Amino acid sequence: METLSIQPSVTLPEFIRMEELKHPEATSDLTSVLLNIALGTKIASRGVARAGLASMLGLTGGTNVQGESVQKLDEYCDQVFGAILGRSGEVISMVSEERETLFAANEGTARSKYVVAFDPLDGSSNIDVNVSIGTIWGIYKRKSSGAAVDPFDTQDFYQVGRKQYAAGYCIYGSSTMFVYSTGDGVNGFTLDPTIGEFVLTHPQMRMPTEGSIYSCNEGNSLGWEPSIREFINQMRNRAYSARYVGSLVADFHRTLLKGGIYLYPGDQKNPKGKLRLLYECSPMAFIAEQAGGAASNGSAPILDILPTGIHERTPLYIGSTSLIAELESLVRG
Ligand code: P6P
Repeated sequence: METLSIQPSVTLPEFIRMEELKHPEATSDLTSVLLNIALGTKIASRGVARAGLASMLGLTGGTNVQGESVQKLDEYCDQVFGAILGRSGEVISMVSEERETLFAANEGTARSKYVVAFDPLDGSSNIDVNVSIGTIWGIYKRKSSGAAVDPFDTQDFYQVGRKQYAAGYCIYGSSTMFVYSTGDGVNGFTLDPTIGEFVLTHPQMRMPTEGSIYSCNEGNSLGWEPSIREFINQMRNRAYSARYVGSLVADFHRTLLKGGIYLYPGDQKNPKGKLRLLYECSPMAFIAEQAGGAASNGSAPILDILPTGIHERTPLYIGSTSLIAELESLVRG
């Protein structure tokens, strides 16, 4: 029988506010953006859960800037986060995987301090087969400033990932979780549908420094560099477990909790691989490093890469520090 707890778990809004109070200089602007992302997550979570009932599965018939077929839920989640972040008043412009160019926030003003890059629904190929998918986001302080507000200043997004003020993801799986960091560790929250609020369930998450799970699409291995193929052979020789969901959010969330390594290498066809730096790799790298893990492009930390394009791709190796170090050593030769 469920008992009514007197001391309910800390909710996400309370936690965000408590974190803000640690910074006397804080103005609540970042808090406002985080709360809007959390609201967007709850709406997206409901959309994902009801997709099959509301004829929201399948394709729109369009293709996005990546040349990928757009799923109905991709478009829905893109609209949800674009609208909700757009009305926060604290965001001046956004980048979305689903949109070719950056776009202005409806309520952005000269006072708006932040820009947000997001993948509204990561793992689209898994939507119709009911496998975990998610949303990934990163928040930067805009570099442009002053009264002359030019919301279309792409330079605001050309910052290394280490300059993110906050980054995180949510995973729409057996439960909906919200995992984020503002640079003071990583905390995970689980949506309690009975109160419609995220509650703290995974305080101060730490990634194991070792791991025996490797995660990659081995169907692409013929195009990989020999050093990457050798690394995977070593994983096999140690009888490590292979796990690959095909949703970065799900594969990374498992790596964060259990350790191991996720790899999306470049290949002969796509030397920079498939994953996008700004709204997939940098936010995940921020979480990984904040939790004691690592993220590399094979030779340098993901968080030190300066984007030169809003949809720029990068190879991604992310996970336990020991395995990332091993991989980089093999790549160096
Ligand atoms: P592949 C999903 O489309 C995604 O961007 C990531 O979430 C996922 O890790 C990767 O692509 C899967 O790519 O080529 O293995 O299907």
